[in-house]
Amino acid sequence: MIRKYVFGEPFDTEAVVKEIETANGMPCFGTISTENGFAFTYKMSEDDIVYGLGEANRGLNKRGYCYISNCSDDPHHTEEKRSLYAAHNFLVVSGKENFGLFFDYPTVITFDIGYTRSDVLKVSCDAADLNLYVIEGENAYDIVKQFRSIIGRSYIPPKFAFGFGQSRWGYKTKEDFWKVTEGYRSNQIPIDMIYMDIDYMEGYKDFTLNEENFQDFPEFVSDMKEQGIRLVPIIDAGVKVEEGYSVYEEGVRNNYFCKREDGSDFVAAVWPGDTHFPDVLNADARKWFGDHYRVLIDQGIEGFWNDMNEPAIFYSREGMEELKEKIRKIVQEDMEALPVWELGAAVEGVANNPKDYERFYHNVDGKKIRHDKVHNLFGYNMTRAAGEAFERIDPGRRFLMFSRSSYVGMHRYGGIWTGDNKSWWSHILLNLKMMPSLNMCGFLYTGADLGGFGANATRDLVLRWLALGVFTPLMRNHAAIGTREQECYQFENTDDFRGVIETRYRLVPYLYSEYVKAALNDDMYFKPLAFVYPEDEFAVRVEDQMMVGNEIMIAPVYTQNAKGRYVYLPERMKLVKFTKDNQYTEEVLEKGHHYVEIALNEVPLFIREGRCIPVAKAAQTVEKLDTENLELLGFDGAEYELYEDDGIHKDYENPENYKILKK
Ligand code: MIG
Repeated sequence: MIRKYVFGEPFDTEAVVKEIETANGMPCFGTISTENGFAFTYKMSEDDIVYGLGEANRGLNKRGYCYISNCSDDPHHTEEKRSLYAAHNFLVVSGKENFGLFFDYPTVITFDIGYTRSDVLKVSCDAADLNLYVIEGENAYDIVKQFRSIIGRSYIPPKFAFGFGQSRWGYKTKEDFWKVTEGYRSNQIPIDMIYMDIDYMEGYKDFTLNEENFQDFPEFVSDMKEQGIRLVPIIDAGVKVEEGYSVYEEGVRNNYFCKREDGSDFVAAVWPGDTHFPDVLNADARKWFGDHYRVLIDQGIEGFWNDMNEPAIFYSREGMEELKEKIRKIVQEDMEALPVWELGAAVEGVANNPKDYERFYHNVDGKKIRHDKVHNLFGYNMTRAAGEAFERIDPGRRFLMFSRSSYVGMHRYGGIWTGDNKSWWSHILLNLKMMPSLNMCGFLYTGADLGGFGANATRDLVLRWLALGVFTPLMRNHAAIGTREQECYQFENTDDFRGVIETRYRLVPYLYSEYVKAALNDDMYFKPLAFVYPEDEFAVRVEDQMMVGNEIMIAPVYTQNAKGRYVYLPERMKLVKFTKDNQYTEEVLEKGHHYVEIALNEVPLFIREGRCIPVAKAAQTVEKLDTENLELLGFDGAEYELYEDDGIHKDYENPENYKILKK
């Protein structure tokens, strides 16, 4: 049962695609005040669990902290952070009463979930202009599925996107890409994608290529494809200001860029230096920007990642003037004690300065809307621009597409990666906990930078993180420039890495099948144990084990030097540990608590009682997997419904795509 309550004059975010009649009166859960902006307040019972918020910090149970939806380019995901790159304003209260809340509001909104007072949930924002959806259901899982049914089908990538990908900020030339290819192929570590970070562009200009380094680009793309590797270029939000650059000139001529109050094009400095932001909230500008992806598609490219679309700003002219003024004053006043802290904060504060978001405007259906009023919709609409363009360019084909910033609704056009994490053990756990929350909000094609983006990785960390990444739809090793090289072949005993990544490929038939079924049924691919075993008092509180698809549970190792870990089994299960050379061991474990040994080069999973999963022999690419001869692992007599298609087109409803396999 879903009710929609309308307050004031909401901006149409297009997050919800299903028509829902507006209800009268007030929701039956909590109280609402519209006196000072908007506030929803609910008194939680002691044992209530609060799920949701998608890409957010901390735990699966969001209770006990304060989160703010305010899309931010912040590469330091420490425990105290309240905002990351996304705004996924969906919550489920599960306990004494069960209900879901979706606050469809396009800018900054605060979720105080038992932070100020441990028993009070308070959601508040500045303007009382929003749609609030209240969902009643039997339990949290049911509520999530209802929510998913009103926001539209989740994006389904091409099948190759279930392969492994390598990325690093700093690959510059064809040779760099050949080196990575060689590193993987010569060690026979499977790989399907290599990502092209900003250095492939000419002067960081979107939709251009560095001519010197990438002569005959289409030939390079096809040579790579012959090696079984797809190149996936990055696209940044800001368009470089430069006479003679066609994207810039077209945008200026047609008023497709965000403007200042006085009507001039707003200038933000990002990687290329001065840039303009395409007004992706404007339908014409969105179409225009999206159509540019064709430039790369025509050269053989089949996938993209969209970056810097919070949008990130290094500084604006106005901000820089204000900073200079501040510094000038400090220097002129010739203070005895230089206010270093203040100075440092002022300098840092020019980047992603909230004041800058008040300095530019969108043109939405002829209405001038100040950016800060709709801030959380930018990344969503940049990715939508691309997604809508793919529909025009090649409507039958699936493209790989994921974004850094997002809002609910974007899940229909692409996936997300969780941004600039660090090579920290705690971020493996954060990665794991975030996955089901993202699924609740519709984002199924997701993953973190495996091995960690910032800071220096170690061999064991990369291996353990990859062993989790085996199960995330997006499996990509990515690192920042200047950090220790962490491609799998950079470490000793590459056999171990081969074994872990081969395990991913062995599981692709299962993972892909579960993914597509989840997308088609508005279901989750990653589920908390609580959603499957709601009556089990231990299972409902577990946050470091997850259900992947409908047949298995995972329990990754996320501590350094551990030789294994404690695992809780809510029912009898078969533990399978995959090693290298298509080997595995099996053992049935009874319901209850177990200590499970897990070596650095092993990938464990737990098959539910009476279930089985299809497993292929390892191959170097997804395309090369032999999906005709699948082995079934699990319990005798079990059946599995396999979904399979050509991996490229959108023929999802074809009954021939479904096969029942019997063990
Ligand atoms: O300001 O393109 O999150 O994945 O490697 C940094 C360079 C810009 C941030 C992305 C990261 C990418 C990096 N980008």
